[in-house]
Amino acid sequence: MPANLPPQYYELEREYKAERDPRERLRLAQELLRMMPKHKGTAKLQADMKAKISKHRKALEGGEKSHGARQAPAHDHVEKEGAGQVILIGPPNSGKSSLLESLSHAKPLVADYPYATREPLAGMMMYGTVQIQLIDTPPISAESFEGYLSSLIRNADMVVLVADLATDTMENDLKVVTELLDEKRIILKPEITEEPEDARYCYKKTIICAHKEYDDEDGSRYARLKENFDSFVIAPTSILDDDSLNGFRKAVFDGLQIMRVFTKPVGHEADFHDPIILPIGGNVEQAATTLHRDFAQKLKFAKIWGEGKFDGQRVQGDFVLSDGDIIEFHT
Ligand SMILES: Nc1nc2c(ncn2[C@@H]2O[C@H](COP(=O)(O)OP(=O)(O)O)[C@@H](O)[C@H]2O)c(=O)[nH]1
Ligand SMILES: [Mg+2]
Repeated sequence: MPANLPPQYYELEREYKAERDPRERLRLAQELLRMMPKHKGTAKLQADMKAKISKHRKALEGGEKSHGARQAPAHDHVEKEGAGQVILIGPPNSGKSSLLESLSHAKPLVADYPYATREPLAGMMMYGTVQIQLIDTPPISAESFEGYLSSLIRNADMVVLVADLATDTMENDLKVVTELLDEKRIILKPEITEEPEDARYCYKKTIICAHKEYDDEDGSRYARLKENFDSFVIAPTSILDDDSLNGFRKAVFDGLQIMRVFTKPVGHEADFHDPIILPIGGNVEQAATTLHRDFAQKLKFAKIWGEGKFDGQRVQGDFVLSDGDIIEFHT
């Protein structure tokens, strides 16, 4: 029985065969299996692909050390921590490592020569009391694209594309980045309003960082950046300007589309140190669930303080919260 595979299958299969990064190979194998029409004619192919997937997975987990097989590099995945994972990407020397250094306690290598950063490094950036994880990465250019970057970007909650306003090649350098990502089927988007039609693609929410803003004396590079990345949020930054860095923190927090809700134990003051983080539009029930899985079921009502509410307004589980609200749970 003929397999009748679609042309995209063969295209993807070629990529799979050429791919060397273990995590990316696993992902491509899973996509190939998904694309395979499920009928008798593909039964053997399906079984083979399932075996391959299982082998890739084992190799990644380090469970199987086949002869001479290279271990998966540890830096193709960064465990998520904090309220969101944000990946800094961009051309060589644009200032990604400097940004991480200025915004967290991490100690990346900052250098005045390109390609100083060889592997990803994570650090925690504070926005008020909210912790946001930033990942510094090796540069993307025509000469260099680390295979594991695709997995890292796909896995992140948001991308910050760092533009270097100190260089005349800024426009072209960024074009190279977006084109290389396109080839990997990663499309940077100002907003995610729809899922990609083709499951092999990944749309990633992105904001642009207009870095080294003071080196753009007449503002012309900034203007071009705005033109090229129309409708993206652009945060101008310089490591020499704390206000700009605070603006960056806010732009990242806003971009993540999350909000803070402060809890208040009955008869006590609100706790402003450790907010509950919810997606924008989250309700009282979701807030209760983040504290404990069963807590939402026990909830009789909650009292809310915040903008546009009566102080201590009594609400039920479906009540939609806003950033900065204070909530008192009653069980
Ligand atoms: N003028 C200026 N230079 C910066 C700024 N941020 C970083 N740099 C310089 O840009 C160069 C590259 O920085 P680095 O963080 O290593 O870039 P990366 O390759 O993108 O990680 C270094 O010489 C930094 O000192 C900034 O805000 N203004
Ligand atoms: Mg660097």
